[in-house]
Amino acid sequence: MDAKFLAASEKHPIVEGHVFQYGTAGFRMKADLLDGVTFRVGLLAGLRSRKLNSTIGIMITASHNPFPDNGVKVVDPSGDMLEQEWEAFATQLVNAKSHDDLLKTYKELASKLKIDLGAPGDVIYARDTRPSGRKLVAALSDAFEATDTPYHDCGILTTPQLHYMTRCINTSGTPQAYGEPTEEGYYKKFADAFVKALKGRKVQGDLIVDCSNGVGGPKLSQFLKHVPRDKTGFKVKIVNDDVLRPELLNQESGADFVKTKQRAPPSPKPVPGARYCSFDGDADRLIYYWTDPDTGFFMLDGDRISSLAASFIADLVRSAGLDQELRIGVVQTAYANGASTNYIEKHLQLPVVCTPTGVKHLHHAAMKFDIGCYFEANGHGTVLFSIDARRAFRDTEPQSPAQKDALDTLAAVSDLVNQTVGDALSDMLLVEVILAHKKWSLKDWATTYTDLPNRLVKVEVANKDAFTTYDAERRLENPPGLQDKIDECVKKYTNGRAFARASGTENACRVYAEAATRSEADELAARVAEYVN
Ligand code: NG1
Ligand code: ZN
Repeated sequence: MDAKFLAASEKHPIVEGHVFQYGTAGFRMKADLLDGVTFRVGLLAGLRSRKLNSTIGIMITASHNPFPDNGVKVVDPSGDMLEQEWEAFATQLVNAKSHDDLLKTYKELASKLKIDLGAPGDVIYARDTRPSGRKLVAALSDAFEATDTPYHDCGILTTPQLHYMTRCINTSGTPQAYGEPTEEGYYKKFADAFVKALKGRKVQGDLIVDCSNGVGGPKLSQFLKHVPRDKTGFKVKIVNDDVLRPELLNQESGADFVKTKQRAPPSPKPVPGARYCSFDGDADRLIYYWTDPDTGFFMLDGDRISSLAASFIADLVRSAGLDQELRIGVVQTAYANGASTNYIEKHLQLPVVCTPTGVKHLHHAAMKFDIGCYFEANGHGTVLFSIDARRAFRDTEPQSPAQKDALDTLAAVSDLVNQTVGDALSDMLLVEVILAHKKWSLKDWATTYTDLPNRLVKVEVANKDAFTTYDAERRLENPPGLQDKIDECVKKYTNGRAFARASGTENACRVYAEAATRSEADELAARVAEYVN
């Protein structure tokens, strides 16, 4: 095995002079640095699959990043992100100094973790539409061949589709079977749940979906072939779906563009009043918006999707008579608009938990509820339903037609929402179902609460690691004294809130501020940024 291992490793050398770290999005960087990194992630996935005797997934994508970037991340058997302890093992393998050192580290990990290298193992992988992905999946297959690890190439998929596949394979034949582990199975599952969750209602008006010129475009188009137009009324126009010119990926389009620029993509020219949404480059984030003929652009981000979903589901749970039995909660990060937190706690009367940035934190906090709704403000999120909740939807004996209706809708909604990870396609269907049930336009949805004006600024600092936080990243522990200065400053603003933290994905600090007025939010952000600088 050693000779085969070393020969394969030599084909995929690591670029020297870099320290690589498995971050919130796995390893993500310029694609030309990733060949050796990806080979080594393949080795890690093989080890993990042998350790757990399960199928592990690998996704090659750089999501909303520009086209020259790419990334690689590992998906655990349940379809969840890689367990945190293993992130360190990934970092260790990737930073091995030489091919021999890599082999040594690989064997040491296997022995430390008591992994039988003769155990079967199984890894599946997919990539988004970036051309650099082709070379990277070749690095993966070389890693599997070199270690005799069975593998399967799922081709081009969205990130949530790969998470779905991983879970389906691992739950197949068990009471928790998630679905058919094929792309076709994915479309059928969500199309079927969509029809059921609408319960005879029809979606009103057309929806224009901006796919960021990424993998979401062709996949959404495939999906729509499975949706009966007559039964659902669902009429979709897909835009920004050019995947043949890769340089267009995430250019002036997509969920990240809309959220960070707070405007609609310039192309195609926005039609006033029409209902829009945007996916990001790997279709795991979703943002809705419309351009009002009178007041201009209005965006409905992850906080809005979260509060809409939580409100709808909590009402159904009450109508189903399960509100004493099932605990519903909402999970946010510090970037959630304070008005959304206030609306969920005060108006919807639901508990809100705040976690550090990064989906894995939100996901794990959401799992502690029977129904846990989590979204980052940027539009990544989902709603998790526990086994108990799903059992209650199925087994509760309804005492009235209204109760039966609520139980059936809850069962369908729990199938409609991707249980593995945030999924733009599945979340979009959820939003469409809720709007159809409530007979709401985007404008009706927008009136539920008024966002506090806010500002997010990036501050380039000499050493971002000097900024350490506590209280779910809302307060600075270091540098000493800085938090006191921020507190003093925030006090001067009505409804003021501000925090600073080191970015996990960029070499910078981010400062977020909100306050009662636009000018106050801007001023507060600028002041805090000055302290940080
Ligand atoms: P960082 O760079 O740690 O702020 C960003 C996003 C996160 C998340 C990760 C990717 C903001 C403020 N931060 O994290 O929400 O999407 O990228 O995992 O949007
Ligand atoms: Zn993404």
